[in-house]
Amino acid sequence: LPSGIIIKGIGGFYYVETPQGLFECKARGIFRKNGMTPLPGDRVEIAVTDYENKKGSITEIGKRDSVLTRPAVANVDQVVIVIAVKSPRPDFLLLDKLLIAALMQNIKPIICVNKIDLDEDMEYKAITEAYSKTGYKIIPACSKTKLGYKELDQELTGKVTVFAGQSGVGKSTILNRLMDRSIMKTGELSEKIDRGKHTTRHAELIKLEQGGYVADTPGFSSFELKELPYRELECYYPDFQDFLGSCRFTGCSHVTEPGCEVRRAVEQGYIDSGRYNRYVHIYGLLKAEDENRYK
Ligand SMILES: Nc1nc2c(ncn2[C@@H]2O[C@H](COP(=O)(O)OP(=O)(O)OP(=O)(O)O)[C@@H](O)[C@H]2O)c(=O)[nH]1
Ligand SMILES: [Mg+2]
Ligand SMILES: [Zn+2]
Repeated sequence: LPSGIIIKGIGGFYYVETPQGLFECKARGIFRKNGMTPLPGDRVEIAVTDYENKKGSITEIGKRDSVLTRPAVANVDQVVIVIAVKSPRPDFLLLDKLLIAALMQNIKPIICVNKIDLDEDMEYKAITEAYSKTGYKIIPACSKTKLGYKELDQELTGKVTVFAGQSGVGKSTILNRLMDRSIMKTGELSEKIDRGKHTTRHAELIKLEQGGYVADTPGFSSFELKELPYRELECYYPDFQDFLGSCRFTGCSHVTEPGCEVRRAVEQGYIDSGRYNRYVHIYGLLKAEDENRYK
């Protein structure tokens, strides 16, 4: 039984990349009964039903390390969250929500600050200052000068990476440029998958020559964090960690309580105030949602 990785699912067929080539597979009914739908990124075993035409059926889905829901991709190692210095104006609330969502799934976030050629207002400097304490890698990029492309290339090698972020920040532009140079163009792949029918609603993993896969996603206009208890929100702020646990009250929300060390760190400039203000905002959203649930 060959094993491989699902790179795309469309119309009930799953395209499985194996060392013996790309197979068009159906999923056995058993998965539907289990309520388990195969996803791009799933590591699977297949039974070949037709070697000549490279057809088979998926017999086994491997245990998932992570599941991203928008887009639906399994076993994502990292997400490159792209933000532009301007046009569109950076949506830091969306950025912070995407960072939290990535951490919740154990996916490594990388921040890419794009359109550096438009950076007249030192936005890149402001972003690196605000996010330096998070420890996340921040890569400046520009499609005009190819700034950052080499570093992105290196970061993607051998990993399954999803590009995410607001609409218009330049995700597809970056991926197209990276593909020019390094993404395998297998005739086999483009024959099997009719590109004309490609829709961005279905995530597709694209194989990199140097090893690894990337997926583009359509831009987000809004994004809701799901299933995050508001009391756990603080865990997803690496830049808060040094100050947690020293507040006067145990279970401090860091919103209103006196003697809050997180707020003190904000006042003293150890935590970025924008990051903190958005924390308060997200905390409020999650708490209201929680209260609605039990009404
Ligand atoms: N000035 C400048 N423009 C850029 C840069 N990168 C991309 N753009 C432009 O930004 C616009 C949007 O780029 P896309 O790559 O389509 O953005 P996207 O993030 O894929 O957008 P969605 O698919 O809607 O989510 C295009 O007109 C690009 O030419 C850059 O580094 N500098
Ligand atoms: Mg795009
Ligand atoms: Zn506190």
